Amino acid sequence: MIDGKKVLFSGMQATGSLTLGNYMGALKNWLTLCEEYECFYSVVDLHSITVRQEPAELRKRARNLLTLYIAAGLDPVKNCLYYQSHVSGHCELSWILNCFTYMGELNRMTQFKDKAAKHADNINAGLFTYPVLMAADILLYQADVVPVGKDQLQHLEITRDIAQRFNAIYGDVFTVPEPYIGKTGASIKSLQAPEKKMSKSDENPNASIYLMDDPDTIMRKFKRAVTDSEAQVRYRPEQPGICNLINIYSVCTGKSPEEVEKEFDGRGYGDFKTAVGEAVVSVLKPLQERYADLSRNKDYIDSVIKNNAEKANHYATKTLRKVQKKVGFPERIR
Ligand code: ATP
Ligand code: LTN
Repeated sequence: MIDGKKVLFSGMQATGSLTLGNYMGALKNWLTLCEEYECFYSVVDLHSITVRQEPAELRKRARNLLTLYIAAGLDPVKNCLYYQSHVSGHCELSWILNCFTYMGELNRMTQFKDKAAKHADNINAGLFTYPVLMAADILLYQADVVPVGKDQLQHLEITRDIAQRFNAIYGDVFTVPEPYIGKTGASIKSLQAPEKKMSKSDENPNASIYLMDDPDTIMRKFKRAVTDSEAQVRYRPEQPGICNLINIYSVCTGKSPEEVEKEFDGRGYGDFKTAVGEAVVSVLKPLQERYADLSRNKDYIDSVIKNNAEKANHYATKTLRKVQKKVGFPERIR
């Protein structure tokens, strides 16, 4: 608890440009959570280097992501928006937790298996212990809830196991976190292969709408979106491409899928795709404008980075000192 509020932690990697999926499935849902929770949203740059990165590019992307958090509407006074690498407690706690995590547990992580297959030339120890660093992120702030997508639930489960194991030995040190399942956690699918999720690391640029795509690009990508030969705008599993477009349109307009079906009853896919494209453009335009304004305001972004890193450090250090004492490290002499 911080000031009587439960704590929420989440993070995003600064690898690739954010997509409409990241926005609709995560960012957009984060905006109102600060009313109920004390929120920490990290740009998890330590996690990013488990895969080889170009340094200048990583630095740029990390800053862009932090700017985008604010442009999307996260108020940096009410939410702690910071770089993971600016709070050394993440690494320090991660080391300790490594000693409370079993190889067998980490071996079962499906993301490790996937990433190891994808980066066969660089299966480094960091990739293997990635979930322990993620556990440290969460436990460092004594988070009660963690909004994550389905793909991260296994990592949250191991976080809970590590916390419970530690607590069983040393007493109640860590809050055991729960996944936070958002109300509108729409899973947005690839525009080219609607059985897969839209992903920022997709190799086909037509599969994803990036938050910074210009209106022409957005309209073109929707025109090319894979559909079917049913020629009916219906919300049913046999039409995954159309279902996905209905979901996107619903989130943009606030209309229910049934209302969307009615609105496009008897109309062709061309009309529908145009409407979806226009709805997305009108959602992204203000976000892009705010992003452009913020990017020009270097001093403001710098002050957010500095102040929020200090705030995060304050809470992180509190937990870290407690943990260090519990495991038996000598007290610091002041
Ligand atoms: P990568 O391609 O690098 O794995 P990603 O686009 O899948 O990235 P993540 O960084 O894994 O995105 O996820 C960031 C957040 O966005 C998570 O909370 C995740 O659940 C959410 N998210 C990612 N893709 C989608 C999607 N297609 N629909 C809804 N939510 C999504
Ligand atoms: N692994 C997550 C990003 C992430 C995270 C976290 C999410 C790192 N640390 C802590 C929630 C809580 C991802 O790839 N989406």
